[in-house]
Amino acid sequence: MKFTPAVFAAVALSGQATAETMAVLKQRKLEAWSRQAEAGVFDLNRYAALAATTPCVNGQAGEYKCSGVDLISFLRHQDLGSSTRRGNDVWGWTSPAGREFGAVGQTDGTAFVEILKDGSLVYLGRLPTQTSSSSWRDMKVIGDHVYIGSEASNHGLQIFDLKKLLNITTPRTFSTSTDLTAHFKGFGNSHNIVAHTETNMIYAVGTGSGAGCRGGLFMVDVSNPASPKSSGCLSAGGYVHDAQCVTYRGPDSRYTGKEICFNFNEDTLDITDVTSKGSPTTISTTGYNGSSYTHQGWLADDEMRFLLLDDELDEQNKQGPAANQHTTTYIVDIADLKKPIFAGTYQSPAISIDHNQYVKDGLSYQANYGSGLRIVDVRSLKTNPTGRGLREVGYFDCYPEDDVTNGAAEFTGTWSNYPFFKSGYILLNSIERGIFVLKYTGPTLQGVAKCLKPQFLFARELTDEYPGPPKAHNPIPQEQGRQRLPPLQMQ
Ligand SMILES: [Ca+2]
Ligand SMILES: [Ca+2]
Ligand SMILES: [Ca+2]
Repeated sequence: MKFTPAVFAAVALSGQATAETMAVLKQRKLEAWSRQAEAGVFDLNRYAALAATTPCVNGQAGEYKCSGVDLISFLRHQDLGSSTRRGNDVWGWTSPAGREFGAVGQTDGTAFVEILKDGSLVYLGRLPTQTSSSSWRDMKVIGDHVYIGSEASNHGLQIFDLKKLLNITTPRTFSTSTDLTAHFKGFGNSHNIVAHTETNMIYAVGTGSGAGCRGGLFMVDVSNPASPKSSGCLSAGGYVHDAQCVTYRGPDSRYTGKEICFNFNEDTLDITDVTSKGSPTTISTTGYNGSSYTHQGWLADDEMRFLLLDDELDEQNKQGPAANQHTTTYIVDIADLKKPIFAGTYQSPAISIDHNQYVKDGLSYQANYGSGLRIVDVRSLKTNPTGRGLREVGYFDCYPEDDVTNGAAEFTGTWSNYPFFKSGYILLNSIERGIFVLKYTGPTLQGVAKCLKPQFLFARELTDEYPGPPKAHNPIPQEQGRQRLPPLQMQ
């Protein structure tokens, strides 16, 4: 980011001058993980294999605290062929026949698993890192191919045909030369890979200086996965940490049908129009109170009216609304793409840093480091944009080590999750342990509305069957809560 007049104006307006740089953030994490390694958390056989599916009963699934989320299956990083045994990002693929697979990021490569109908996991093999190991690896799927980048020097973009997984009988280590559909070398290291499936575009972000894009949106057209083509760059906003790109169908009719990217730019939310790859433009650059490291976010609704944003250092730095270190989600009203409004925040009952969140059917699935998977009902935004109607409807805490203090603002626990499988199985990748298959068992808009009359749902939402956070930091009086419930739509 930084150094554009618009950004200086935004910084001046919001009064935020506290954002850290990527170098500071990376250093802080590397030091934390180095301490963890010395303490033995990545050691061979440090964690036990899971013997059987473990439902969440009375707030506990085995050693893990939980609510409304069952532990279905689990494989350790060592069971996934990793010699470093350290996880990072994760994504999923559904085959043309409906089988479900996971691409599990590790510092030394990407492990592939299949999630069977009963939720059990089968390890199929792995694609090693293209060059060296790195703490940062990121993968996204378009069609039947996975696109993998890493902060490892000269890594480039691995393009791998996931159909290779369909007939595997014994785990296989794939070749980084002969098993790739293509290896794109237009950039070396990258921090995140953003995929826009509708336009067959990959946007690599946080690329190194050799890529010549200042870490901004490095555009790769993958219409033909075997022949990826560099098609443009948006560098005006500087370093982009992560982004979501969509074909815009929201309320700001000036941009209907345009390809819009929401860029999380270290200290601002940048909304950009990348319809023209040769001349992409920045629509707005917006800072906010508490900005410490603007990290990631996701659209909150299919109408594209609201966006959820997470800041990775506000809890640790005790900035703005996150001063109490409870995980803080920023709610942005993006009805006007030129003037986004930071409308409010939601705070988790747990203390932790947030990392990656994805929204599916009105629920935000947040991978919040030491407090694990947190599922937040965000449907009330339609009637109350301040976020005061948001509430946690389920969680699975994959990092028990910090539970005694109700969590800690540290870089331990989970890195990311993938909630988009039709089966409802959720993949949660833990930095220390391995890959979890989880199942949310609480009510969903679809699930509840299908079988209940609206007035009964209304009652049910305020009962113990549909609890709010046990220690809500956004307590809403029940009467207000009633008024703020979104209108029901029977399926
Ligand atoms: Ca990532
Ligand atoms: Ca945060
Ligand atoms: Ca925990």
